Amino acid sequence: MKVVKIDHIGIAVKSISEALKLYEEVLGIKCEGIEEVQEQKVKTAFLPIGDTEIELLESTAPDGPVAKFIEKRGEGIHHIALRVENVEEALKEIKERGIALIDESPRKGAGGARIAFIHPKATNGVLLEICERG
Ligand code: CMX
Repeated sequence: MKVVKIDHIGIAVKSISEALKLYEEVLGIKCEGIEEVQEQKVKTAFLPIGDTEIELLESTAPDGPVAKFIEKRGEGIHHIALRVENVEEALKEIKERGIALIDESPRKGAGGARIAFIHPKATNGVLLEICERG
């Protein structure tokens, strides 16, 4: 597989509007859109920096993965997304190596990306997202 770059770093926050006070007003990083991903029970805000992005994640439901993450571990880095050229090919290779996947096939992520997660138990404790953009 070919990993092209770090597509984005996902940060779990209690409130996107509160977090934007730091990112936009203090750090001067402009938010280029907020999108809800209903299936994942999250609202995401994208803040491009150079050729990568920070993704702020706010839960939209108390039983969503981001709400559970914050409850257990507090706000903080939630995942790192690696951009690949072909997500199906990457998933096949990862699976063949016996590495635990959360998603066996790609699903739709924010911004029209095709994404899949590798389980943090198999990745030194860091939730890794594999992501392809058209
Ligand atoms: N990073 C690192 N470790 C994590 C983690 C994360 N983001 N989320 C959970 N864990 C750890 C927990 O701390 C726990 O570790 P211990 O067993 O050592 O305590 C273990 O994984 C199991 O966690 P859990 O609280 O029991 O949670 P679940 O098993 O119910 O779910 C996970 C964990 C990763 C499988 C689930 O959150 C998931 O499927 N995530 C993928 C989807 C997702 O995160 N969506 C939100 C972003 C969507 C987007 O960007 O579009």
